[in-house]
Order: sequence, then C-alpha cells, then structure tokens
Amino acid sequence: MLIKKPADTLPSEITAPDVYRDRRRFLQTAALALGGMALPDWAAAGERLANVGKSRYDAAGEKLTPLKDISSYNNFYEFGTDKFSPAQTAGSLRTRPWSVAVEGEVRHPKTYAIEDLLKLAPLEERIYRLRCVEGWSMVVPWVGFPLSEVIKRADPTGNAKYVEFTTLYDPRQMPGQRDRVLDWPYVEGLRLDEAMHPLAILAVGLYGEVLPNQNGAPIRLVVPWKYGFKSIKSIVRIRLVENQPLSSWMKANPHEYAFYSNVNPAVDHPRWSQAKERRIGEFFKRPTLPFNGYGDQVAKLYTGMDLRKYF
Ligand SMILES: Nc1nc2c(c(=O)[nH]1)N[C@H]1C(S)=C(S)[C@@H](COP(=O)(O)O)O[C@H]1N2
Ligand SMILES: [Mo]
Repeated sequence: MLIKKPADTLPSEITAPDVYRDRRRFLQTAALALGGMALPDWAAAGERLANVGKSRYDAAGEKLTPLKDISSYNNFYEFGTDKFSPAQTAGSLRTRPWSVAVEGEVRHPKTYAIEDLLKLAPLEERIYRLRCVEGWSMVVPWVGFPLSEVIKRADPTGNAKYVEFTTLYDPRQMPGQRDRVLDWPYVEGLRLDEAMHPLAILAVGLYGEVLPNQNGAPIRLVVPWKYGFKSIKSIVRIRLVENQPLSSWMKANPHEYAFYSNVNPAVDHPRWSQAKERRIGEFFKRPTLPFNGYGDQVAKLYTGMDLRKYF
C-alpha cells in the first residue's frame, strides 16, 4: 500500500523551493505541538513558522499579502458590513469551547470538540490566492487540513450529493447578526466532489499562528478557486445533504449570486466586471484568472457544464 506523506498530497507549486525547508520545519513543529496540546497552546508556546513576515512568495512568484492587511481588511458581516469593523469588534467571539457537528446523510455523525477535529489530520501550510467577488484579492499562507478528511470519516451515504456549512448564530457574540442584512446564520455549500477536492481545506491558522477571530476563528473553509464568500467562517455545522443547499447569498440576491460562484473573468457580476482584480497593497489591477488560477486542478470538476448558466 502506498502511504502518502502530507507533502505529497500538496500541489507542487504551493510553496516555492526556497521556503520549502521552512515549511517542513513548521509542519514538524505544528505536528509535535498538536500531539499533546490543544490549539491555543500551539500558539502560546511560540511554535510558529520561521521567517514569517520576511519575503515569501507563492508558486507564481507572488508576494504574500502582509499579515496586517489580511487581518484588518475583512468581510465578516457578523461583525459589521464594512471592511474594518471585524478587526475592531471580533474580539467578542469566544472560540473556546467550540464544537463542530458533522451530520446528515452520513453513517457516522459526530460532534467534534475543536481540539479533536484538529487531531484528524496533520496541519499543512497552503499558500492560496483569495479573490473576493468585490474585485480585490490577497495571497494568504493558511494553516489547515483537507476538508475531505472530515467527510471521509463521516462516511457519506449514497444520498449525500452536497455539503452544507453553517456559521455560529449568537447575536450576543456577533453583533452584526442583530441587523437583518443577511438571513442568519450564514450558510454556504459545495457539491460533494468539490468538497472532496484536495485543494479545499478547513483552515485554523494563517502565517503560522492561530486564525485571528476576524478571519473566521476557530475554523473556516477555504475554497481557493471560488469567490471569497464561499469560504465560510467560524463553522459550527457540516451537513451532508441530498439537495443543493441554499446559501445566504443566494437567498439575499439570487440574480447576483448563484451556487457555484467559481472565479470566472468571463462572467460579469450584474453590477460590475469580473475581468480584473486589485491585489491588496498594489496599485494597478491585474487580470483575473479562470478558477482563480487553479483551473489545471479543478476545471475537470465542471466538464460539460455551461459555466455561464451555472455561475
Ligand atoms: N460567516 C461568514 N463567512 C464569510 C463572510 C461573512 O460575512 N460571514 N464573508 C465572506 C467573504 S465575502 C469573503 S471575501 C471572505 C473573506 O475572508 P477573509 O476576511 O479571511 O479575507 O470571507 C467569507 N466568509
Ligand atoms: Mo467577498
């Protein structure tokens, strides 16, 4: 039997060779730390990625977006609809204790304490571009593990065709939920084969440290080939379902937001073009790439589908 090391499962371009050594060191450290400790201690013990904040690049030679930008310019409507509120107010979110229910069309439903969920798979660093539907993007060094690990353990039944994700609902901790800007709680969904794709991860950290609350602590989805809103934050439930979930954005505006939401420069948002994007920290816009640049890996999921109809 072929046993894969975590590194083998990573698409080769994710970490440039000059940072590979540091990543390995980090992964060993993280694995060690997680062996006997809960996540907060992982950070508290000062176990972090060497050289964080120095020049690091993704496969395409793109510079990482600085931590201060990733953690101060956020969409997290539970903490307000402007970009700067989440960093100022998400401190009210209590991320421990935290549990995530995995349920629905599965043979082994289970509610995990976050600490136990973290033991399911080794943590890896994944440097991904995140492209918001609003036209800005970032390059983020996430820490997480494949979503497929959680789904496999739940053992989906033959009826499971989609995965529905739900954010915490608690207006006392999430003041933005007192405003009916969305139908709370925030819900998102993926087709089962999208959810099982190795690029789809559950992230618990970035820049080698525990996720800042404003980035979706303690655990959030990251689906790099889709617009940022699919990457739901502060998840409390993962439900395998037979029918396509109705996401919060589809409910809010079905003309503007559909289920797939793959990054597609050829399909404009009804109110603006999606042809270009502005990388945070840069002045000039750059062209947006089909599937956010991950087409080689994910385009086959959509063979035969009209991506103008299924936008
Ligand atoms: N629960 C929840 N998840 C969410 C959002 C939100 O408002 N609530 N905003 C989404 C949008 S529009 C984007 S672009 C990304 C932003 O993630 P970031 O703040 O980590 O960059 O989170 C997504 N996940
Ligand atoms: Mo977004």
